[in-house]
Amino acid sequence: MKRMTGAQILCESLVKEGVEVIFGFPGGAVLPLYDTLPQYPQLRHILVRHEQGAAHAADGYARATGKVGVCLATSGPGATNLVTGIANAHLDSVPMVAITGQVARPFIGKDAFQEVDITGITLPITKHNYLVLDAGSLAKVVKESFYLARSGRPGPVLIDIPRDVFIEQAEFHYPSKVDLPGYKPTLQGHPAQIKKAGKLINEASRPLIIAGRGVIISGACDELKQLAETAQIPVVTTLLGIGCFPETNVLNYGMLGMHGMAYANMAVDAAEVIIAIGMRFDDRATAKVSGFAPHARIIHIDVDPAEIGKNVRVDVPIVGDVKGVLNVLNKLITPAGRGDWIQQLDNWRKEHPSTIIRDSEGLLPQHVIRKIYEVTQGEAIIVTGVGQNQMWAAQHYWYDKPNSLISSGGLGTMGFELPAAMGAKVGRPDSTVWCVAGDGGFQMTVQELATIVQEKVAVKIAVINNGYLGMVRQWQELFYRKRYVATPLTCPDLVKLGEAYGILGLRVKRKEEVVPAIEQAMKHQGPFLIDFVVEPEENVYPMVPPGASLAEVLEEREKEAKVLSDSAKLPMSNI
Ligand SMILES: Cc1ncc(C[n+]2csc(CCOP(=O)(O)OP(=O)(O)O)c2C)c(N)n1
Ligand SMILES: [Mg+2]
Repeated sequence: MKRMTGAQILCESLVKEGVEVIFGFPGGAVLPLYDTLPQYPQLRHILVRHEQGAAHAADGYARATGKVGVCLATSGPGATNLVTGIANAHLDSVPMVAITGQVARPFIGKDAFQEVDITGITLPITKHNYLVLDAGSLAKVVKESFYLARSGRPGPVLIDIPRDVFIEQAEFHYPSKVDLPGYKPTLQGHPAQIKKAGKLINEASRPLIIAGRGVIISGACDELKQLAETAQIPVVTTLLGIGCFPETNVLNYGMLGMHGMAYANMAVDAAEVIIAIGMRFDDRATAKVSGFAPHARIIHIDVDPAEIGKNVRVDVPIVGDVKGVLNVLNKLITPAGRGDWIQQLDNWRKEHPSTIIRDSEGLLPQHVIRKIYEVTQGEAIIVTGVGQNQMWAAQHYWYDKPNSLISSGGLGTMGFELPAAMGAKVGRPDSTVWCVAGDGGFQMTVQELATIVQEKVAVKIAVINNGYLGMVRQWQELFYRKRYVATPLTCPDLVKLGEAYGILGLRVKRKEEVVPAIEQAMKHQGPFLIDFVVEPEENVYPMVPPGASLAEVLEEREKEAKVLSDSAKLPMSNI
């Protein structure tokens, strides 16, 4: 066996795991590791401009590729700067390994320079974390970390490594298997439960599938399609489930939830059996839980037993990997027509067309998204910010492939868009990647433009510039009597800003300029930035007001008056 330094053992182990890219930022505690990195040219290190960018880039990379994303930071402030990105990955079940330097072992617990207890801080937002106290255990820890990050319900794992462990010598042996007796995810669903589910589905005249990101993670898109098409079951998806079932398929009725399609929410309200697959009944998807799917028996398939019954009552729980469970379930399903039910949904879709863009002289944000869809022919990967831009990107682009919409769902992290888009483009260099940013969110992580230029990442950026923290302004308009406190915001001249970074850019203020600008961005070889100056007070519809149930969906501006007059009655706790 070969003796190596801890830093070499770490690099060797990363190579064994197939890691190709590390998003990182150096500092004292990780200097021995950085000094070793040039010995491993297989590991491309991308120097971000802020560690939050490293975590989001690793996240975007992981979602776009299905591989584990890796980020690296020094101790203390480097490690704490990763925290938002780790929490983001945790809530959206994204496989990630975050490596942090720690002060040398003799200094731990002494409030040493740049010491924080990062394993303590990240305990609730990681799937697992490690403080490595000897170089001899590093290989095993890396092996376990990657296994934990990608298996079962994926998530982030943090490895904290003291500075002197990087320097310490030990023998390198990479384990071929993990031995984690306390961690055995249940992958196979219980056959009796699956049988019960099959019977319920076969007997139902109004079944509905709600599909989430678990379908994508499990690689079960084909199995889902088979279930939906064989039994003619309409499909609605969560925000993160978008793309798991082609949005251009006739059985796809769009996203449900707070800003979901009105007809998707109506379908949930009327359904007799709900088959919830790889989703976790997030409150933005269910709206008021007591009013959720009042007529339905609920079948819930998820790999994480902690999700069963957490938010919503479940009649048939099935714990297991979605792909395997659907494979078994599909054998029990009898082909059916369900013409009346499908007709009913089609009628609702006609009567409540949720993606019609109203006529307007001004430049509407929805129009921008729609044109990006048309010019990219639905083939791009769209990475969004959080807020109105995110909802318009979800509503007005149609996603036919898994992982073609990358968005911060659970944590709702503004500033995710730019670094995550960078990570996605690094992972999928042959795909077109559009970052749809809010003017607020863009300014939170704008420094990554420098990384994009230095690393030649040809991401296309559309800033939806409404001059507001738009989603918060919308809530103030509807629920706080139009008092726009702390939501109007200025922005530097984005075209000049791009130029300062070395990125070509355009400003678009009029409708007819939209398509030529998008086409120019697509033709340009490198990164490109478009500042879309849109109608400042455009709102996102449909909208289920907070505290209301899915059936109480508002479809357009005329209904606002009603919300305003009712707003005193709304529970404000979740606003
Ligand atoms: C880091 C962070 N801080 C605060 C919020 C609360 N928040 C949600 S949406 C939003 C407005 C976002 O503004 P912008 O990025 O301009 O997007 P828009 O809604 O205008 O499209 C805010 C402040 C958040 N989601 N994330
Ligand atoms: Mg905005």
